[in-house]
Amino acid sequence: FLEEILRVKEQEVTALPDRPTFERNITLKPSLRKRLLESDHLQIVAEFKRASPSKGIIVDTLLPVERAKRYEDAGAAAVSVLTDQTFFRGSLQDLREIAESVQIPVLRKDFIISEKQLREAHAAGADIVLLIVAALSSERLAELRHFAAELGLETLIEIHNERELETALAVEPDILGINNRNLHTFEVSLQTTEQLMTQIPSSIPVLSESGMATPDDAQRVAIAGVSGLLIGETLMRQGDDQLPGVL
Ligand code: IGP
Repeated sequence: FLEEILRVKEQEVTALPDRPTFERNITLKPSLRKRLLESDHLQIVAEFKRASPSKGIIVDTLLPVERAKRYEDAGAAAVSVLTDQTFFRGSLQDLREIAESVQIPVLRKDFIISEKQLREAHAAGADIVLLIVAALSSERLAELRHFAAELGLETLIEIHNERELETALAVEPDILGINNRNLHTFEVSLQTTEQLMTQIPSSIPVLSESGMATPDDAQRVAIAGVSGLLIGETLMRQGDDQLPGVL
């Protein structure tokens, strides 16, 4: 499936202008990396996710700004915004609106393969960008990681296995993300986090991503030593008044 997404993304990126047609109108937010390193309790990155290829529509009634503010009020360390339109029904517009209305840092979650998307993420108000090791050659990963840094964007570098961990470590990620979901098969296992955590130096902040549904799940990856969790579907399915209890 990842191949299919990347094929479509390649076409979308070709159509993008070299420079975004709009300018960033907000300042950068505080560093998520710093918050993850300094806090002594588990941090939550809360995701705005309308749909996914594995689950179909998750919720289509939530307004991005309202929801992001709820996440912030409930104590989230950052908001992740899925901006892919074709497979996740997100948009850059969601990100722009959210970035203007919260004080916590905002992550652009997309399949980033080009500098054009990084410029666009910066202009739209993102503070952090996702780079997926499985989607890039190690050369492209290094180039994009450095270009992101030039723009002042933090990088969340996503891995799923030991080989990808090696590649990620070579580019000195600001934050490492262990995706419990295999992007080829959609299979989810928290063992991915447990196994990889044993090989990651404690100086690097780690987020465990995907498949977090219960406090027990959170406990499990917390014991493995992660600094935070990235949660999408479970939070999107919660009512506004349930959120503070969950986060
Ligand atoms: C959130 P979940 O299972 O809590 O909804 O997962 C997040 O980890 C997931 O959306 C994600 C993702 C990605 C989406 C992780 N890596 C890469 C798109 C691309």
